Amino acid sequence: MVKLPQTDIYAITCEKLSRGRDNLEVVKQLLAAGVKIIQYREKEKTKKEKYRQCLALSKMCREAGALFIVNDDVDIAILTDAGGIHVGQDDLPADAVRKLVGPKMIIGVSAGTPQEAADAVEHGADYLGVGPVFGTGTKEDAGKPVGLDFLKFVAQKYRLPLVAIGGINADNIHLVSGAGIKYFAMISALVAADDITAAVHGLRRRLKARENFLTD
Ligand code: TZP
Ligand code: MG
Repeated sequence: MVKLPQTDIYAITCEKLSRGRDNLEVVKQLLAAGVKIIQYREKEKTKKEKYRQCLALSKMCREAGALFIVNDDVDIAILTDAGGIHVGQDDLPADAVRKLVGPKMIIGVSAGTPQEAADAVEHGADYLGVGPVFGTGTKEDAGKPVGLDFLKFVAQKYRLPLVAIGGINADNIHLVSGAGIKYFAMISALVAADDITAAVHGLRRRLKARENFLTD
């Protein structure tokens, strides 16, 4: 059984939002700050450029002991020896992806409705990406926010890891955690931060503060 590492932050790339830094620089800073899951997501680059960046990032993540996941491109995930592949509702279903990637690669599937979640689990997803939790300007076709109640519903119904996404930041991460979520996927709160290290630490401080509040 393939597994996500036990961690909290799940960082996703977006060079356009990265304030002039390229994905290699951003991921270098995320890894140095202790982030253990990196997803490569680029919608506007050529296949060749994505392949080039993923080769370098996959190696960087391996050396840092972090999991490297590729969004959309199963071929790039295989060719760059990624640890995972993430697919959405318009991509190949998880059971088809499994035939291509073999038994070891982690397969994540996005789900925004109970039916999508049920189908993804049925098709053998290793984790679910659930969202958008809140409104976000990062993904134009993200759809209506699913809200915290949907997270609670999925968290109660399924035992597999859940990765929440969409509009998560240091001001609301405690609410997502409170809904039973253990993994927090973010783009803008990380890659668009002036100081990426400070952003990672700030998010973890907020998570810790909630845990301390619960155990006090
Ligand atoms: N899928 C659902 S919302 C979203 C994706 C890829 C964008 C998340 O970006 P941000 O900046 O963390 O809201
Ligand atoms: Mg996709």
